[in-house]
Amino acid sequence: VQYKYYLKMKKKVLVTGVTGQDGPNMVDYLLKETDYLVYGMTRRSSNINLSNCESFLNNERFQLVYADLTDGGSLDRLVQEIQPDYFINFAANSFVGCSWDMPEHVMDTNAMGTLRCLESIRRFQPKCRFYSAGSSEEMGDVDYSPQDKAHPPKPRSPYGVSKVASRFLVKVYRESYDIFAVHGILFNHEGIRRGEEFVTRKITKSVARIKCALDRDESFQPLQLGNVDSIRDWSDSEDFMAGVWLMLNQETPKEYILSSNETHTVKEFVSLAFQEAGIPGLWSGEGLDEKFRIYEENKILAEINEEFYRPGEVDILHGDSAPIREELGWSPRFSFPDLVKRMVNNDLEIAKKRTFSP
Ligand code: F7E
Repeated sequence: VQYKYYLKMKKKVLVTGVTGQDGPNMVDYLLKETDYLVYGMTRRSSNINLSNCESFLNNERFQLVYADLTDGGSLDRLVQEIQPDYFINFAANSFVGCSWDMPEHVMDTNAMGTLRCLESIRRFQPKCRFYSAGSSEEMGDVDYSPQDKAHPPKPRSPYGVSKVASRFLVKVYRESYDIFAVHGILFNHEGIRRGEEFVTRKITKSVARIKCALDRDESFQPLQLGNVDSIRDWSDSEDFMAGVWLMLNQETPKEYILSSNETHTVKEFVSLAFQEAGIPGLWSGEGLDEKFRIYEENKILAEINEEFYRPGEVDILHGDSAPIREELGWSPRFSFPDLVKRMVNNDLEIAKKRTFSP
């Protein structure tokens, strides 16, 4: 990469998963908060979707680079060429539901992928600081709430297992080779760049679709959901980026949990999202017959579809992020209602543009 002379001396950060949610949020954060050069890694494919990268693709301190977590040679090449000071690995197959359908792929990308990153760093850039994206899914079938760092790993999905494996690989490499490597445990984090298969974005997209149909007096398909009693600790992904950066810039590598410390059910998310769009509704019925209807009308907004149940469910995730708040001074800016509002309004804007464009 031929940078202008005044950029050549700067520190370099390699961020993987740059077309997803956390990758681009991290790039935005680094371009705003540091003067470092940022390399965003994605896989080569015939159809790359860069829609989440629009805010920085033309920034002179940003460079898009290609490699794959399932191809160690491609990571070696990138690490040798860039010689990064920081390596932030947000690339993963992160959809828990899909991990039962493609367990080998999930283990290869997420667990072996972490190992390949660590090996590249060990061999070619041992001074580089490494961040591994851990998950509250590692807690799984929880013993107690809220969950802290001492909670034992009890994963319930191949995805959860892949993240537990990554956690211990990071520990082993840190202790064996003195590499600065941390595996932060992040509870659910969402936002306007969230993929549509995750429940929050699925809900807000449907709210926008249904709102447009109601405004035009058209019929619509209700939103179809699986287990709406799941309890999650949801935050805004943008808030977590500062926490990840704090973890990477401590004197000695210590791992922390990032979470909002409060819980809500999927049902609550649905109610609030429709309410935000001006469509108040009510839940009624039980089990597979549970439905969310427009208040005082018989129009069904959301219903249960068994297809979206998982072979194994994590019933509750509730984080305790007190240590990073007290020790590193991290704190989130967005509340749960802020998050729902941002996501709904963003999808309403997108839906309106689609409706009115030729
Ligand atoms: O599901 C239930 C579903 O897919 C949340 C990932 O970022 O956070 C995320 O994992 C809950 C589950 O996220 C539908 O059964 C009901 O109980 O949005 P989700 P997740 O599985 O919690 C962790 C921390 C990660 O690390 C992961 O990478 O909602 N649910 N109905 C549904 N979920 C989906 N996706 N679709 C439904 O229709």
